[in-house]
Amino acid sequence: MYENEIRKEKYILLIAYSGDEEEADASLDELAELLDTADGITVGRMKQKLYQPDPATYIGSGKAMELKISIAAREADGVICDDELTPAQMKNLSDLLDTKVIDRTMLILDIFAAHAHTSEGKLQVEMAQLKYRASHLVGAGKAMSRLGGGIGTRGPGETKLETDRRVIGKRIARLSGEIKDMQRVRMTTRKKRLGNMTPVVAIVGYTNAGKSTLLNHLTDATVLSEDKLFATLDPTTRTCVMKGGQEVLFTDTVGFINKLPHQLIDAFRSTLEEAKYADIILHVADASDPALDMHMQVVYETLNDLEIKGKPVITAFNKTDLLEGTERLYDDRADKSIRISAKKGENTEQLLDMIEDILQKNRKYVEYLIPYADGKMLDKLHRYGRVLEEEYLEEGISVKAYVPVATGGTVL
Ligand SMILES: Nc1nc2c(ncn2[C@@H]2O[C@H](COP(=O)(O)OP(=O)(O)OP(=O)(O)O)[C@@H](O)[C@H]2O)c(=O)[nH]1
Ligand SMILES: [Mg+2]
Repeated sequence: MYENEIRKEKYILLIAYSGDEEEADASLDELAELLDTADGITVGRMKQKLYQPDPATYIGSGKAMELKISIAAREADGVICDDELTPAQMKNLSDLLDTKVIDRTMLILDIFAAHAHTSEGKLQVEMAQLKYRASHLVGAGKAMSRLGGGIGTRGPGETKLETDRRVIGKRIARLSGEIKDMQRVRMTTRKKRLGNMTPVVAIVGYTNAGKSTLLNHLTDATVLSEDKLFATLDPTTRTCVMKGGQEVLFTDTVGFINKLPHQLIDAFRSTLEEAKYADIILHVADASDPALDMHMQVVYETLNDLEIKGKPVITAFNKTDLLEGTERLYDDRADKSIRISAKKGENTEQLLDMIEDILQKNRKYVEYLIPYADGKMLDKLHRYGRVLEEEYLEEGISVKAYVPVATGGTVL
């Protein structure tokens, strides 16, 4: 009777680790969250401490037999490994267990495919998926053909994901062209933005840290924010008017994650690089997450991979409303740190003051006498600079203000 009802797929999570057991557990917790975001259910977890993952089967064969029994007992639809597997590992493990084997990369790609909304986002995800497939075709015929319908197989939009190497190669070439065209359009928009000198603050951080919640609170944006990983993929930029009347642009982008698949970094490079052109990096961290330190480390590593360096960084320790104590939170890699709650709007005014302060340092003090005929000039000073004093004299308007250094104080 209920045959058509969508049944959630059940998986057992699997990790081969060499280091700390606590870290392995935290990584599996995150894998479970990823699976939940992809609409699957975790029905079991298995860990194996190994000097290095087995090159043939990821976990040892004895452990694999144990796993096979669990799969049957829990009626699981497959297993999800916490690392990206080689084509051989995927094929062998799938044969050994006689079930579907998915890896962390496929799961993340699947979530990205479901969450991409803009045409550029969809193309970028498809590109990442095709690259993953192309590198996993060798000898993986059976493992790949086991995949069908569910997790790890979603393509963006209506596009059917190909499994033929030649067809994949052609499609990748076509997609690269289309993505390049879109990047050109983005460059033009960015240049226009830079041209008008409105300062840009890029909001970056680990996935689910509260970046979109903060953007929505500071501006009139209505970016989807929910307790799911990678809720936001497409960059959104909104204006915030500061206390002094100055406009500042805030950009919210895709979140980072530990073991972010390199195919995704490549495909999303241009989107992620929005931060490269920002005046300030606003790093949002979830202070209530037990893995806070690891998450912050991943954010700095990812920024480094993207060659986003040498910019002032403010770390906003978010979700402090969930913290019991008032212990000092401090990030020594940032120029400034602050505790906030984006959801409750706590301390966000102070955060804006901090941003204004930093922007101020990139500014130059000027005194102008603007003729009454030049109304536009005063308007510009208000929009892009910070007017301290404005006096209406007989010969014109005397203004004392801070203007962006890039203009040398002369263009405005
Ligand atoms: N308690 C509390 N929850 C918060 C706060 N800020 C955000 N959240 C919650 O955290 C979850 C994630 O928030 P988002 O704004 O979607 O996080 P994000 O960083 O944009 O996440 P992605 O786009 O998925 O990478 C949501 O359920 C928010 O309601 C906060 O200050 N306090
Ligand atoms: Mg978001």
